[in-house]
Amino acid sequence: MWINKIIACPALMMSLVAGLSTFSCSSPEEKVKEDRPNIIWLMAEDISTDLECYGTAGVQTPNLNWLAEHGVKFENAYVTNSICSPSRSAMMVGVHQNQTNTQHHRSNRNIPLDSSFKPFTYWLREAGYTTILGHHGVMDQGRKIDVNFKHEAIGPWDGESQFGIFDQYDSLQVSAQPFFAQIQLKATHRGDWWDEVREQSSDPVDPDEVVLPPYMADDPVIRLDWAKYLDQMEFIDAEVGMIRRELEEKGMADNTIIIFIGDNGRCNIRGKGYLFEAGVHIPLIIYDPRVKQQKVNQQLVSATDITATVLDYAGISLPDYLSGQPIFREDFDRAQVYSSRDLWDEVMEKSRAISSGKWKYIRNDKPEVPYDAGQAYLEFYRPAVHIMRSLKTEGQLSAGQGVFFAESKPPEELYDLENDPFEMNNLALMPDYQAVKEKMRQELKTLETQYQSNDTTLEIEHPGAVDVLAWIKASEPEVYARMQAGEEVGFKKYTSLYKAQKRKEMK
Ligand SMILES: [Ca+2]
Repeated sequence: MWINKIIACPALMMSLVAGLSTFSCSSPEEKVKEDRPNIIWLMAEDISTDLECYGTAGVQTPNLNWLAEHGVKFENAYVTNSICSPSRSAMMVGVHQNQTNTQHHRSNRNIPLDSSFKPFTYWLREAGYTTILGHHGVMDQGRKIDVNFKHEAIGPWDGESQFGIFDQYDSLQVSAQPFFAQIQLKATHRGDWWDEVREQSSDPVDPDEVVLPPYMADDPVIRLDWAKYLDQMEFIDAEVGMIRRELEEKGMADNTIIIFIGDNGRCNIRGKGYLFEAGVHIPLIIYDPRVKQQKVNQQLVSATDITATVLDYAGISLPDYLSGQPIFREDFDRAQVYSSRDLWDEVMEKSRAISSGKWKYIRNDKPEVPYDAGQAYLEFYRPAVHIMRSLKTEGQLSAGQGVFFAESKPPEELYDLENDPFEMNNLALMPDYQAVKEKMRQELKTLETQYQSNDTTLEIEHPGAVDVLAWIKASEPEVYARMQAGEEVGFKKYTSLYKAQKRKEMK
């Protein structure tokens, strides 16, 4: 039933072997607890709805297809920020990140969360759940947390002197039931492993088969980059299959809910870092083996609703502060999703978006910061940006493709998502749409006020990529020229070389 393409991954095999030897008997007390479901939250890095079950061409994701066919596939799920840490902060608390002052990427890591909020795992533990982070069989053990408040991975939480978010690492033990596990699927995040994953695939994605969105230029380098991204999708699909097989072998498949979600959109033009659909519209599949589902759900869902849904599955009464709602309750009622973009590395931003499903309105409070802001880290990881900058100079981009490379952003954007899903036509200045715009503008203001924190503390980590890029430009001009030609020269490699150079100079 669970099919894998042959992808070299020794850890997958090891976990299978380990999985066969861990049956155990339960005590009567444990039997009572086991009537509640286990819950696994699979968090895939940096993906838009680019899966076979969402109709994406050129990619095969049989295990996720199976989950979607037997569970609920959500067509309209959105994150609250298009970058990892603010989005994850919102999901970890179940509250929009702007309300908890956790909206700036890699900030406030030494500041405790306001005492009126708690990570949702606190409530799961209170209710007798074992909370688990990561899995021994996935790439790098899947242990990322990445939230913008003081925290530790493992240990107790009181929010004052103890900041542990999970009980333990890695293994889904029968004796730990009921358990909640959050497992990060990292491969789809940009990284130095993308080429290796592609090389080891028995059937790599064919660049000629991929279908690029109209805001991307159709160029061989961009097609190959897109194919590599889809190779990573196939890799995480195999990891999903491995986890599901482990549940079957341990006799837990019938009592374990699986939630699959992306933490933010794909790392490419208009994706991660932006409030366009590619940045905030994510895949969401929920499979509950206890009920017959087989549904496609069209409701608007915010990522904070997933947090509320997990607590609801565990039978926990919901804390009042949640901004999310349990999705499967009859009174679930979400008319809008609200997303925001604030600081990312050296680029301070302030954009806000509201979507009703039909209409999407974006307000850019810093229009002077262009979409293509030249952010150092992204210079290493977005070949399409380099290629399309050159094409723009040569006059080879269409008007829609050129929008991303304009010198500034419009202060307001309005899109008709039903008729323009790729957001190619900004209607904000069109006379016929002023009434819609005004309505959305006011609704956005209401949500902005509702999700506003009183705390404006900001402590930032210096982004190392800024130094590495400056060094390459000054000392390694031919490497920079290769980057400009769309080559991924290796961020990790050049960070190491830069650090070695600094150490030499210090001596
Ligand atoms: Ca991410």
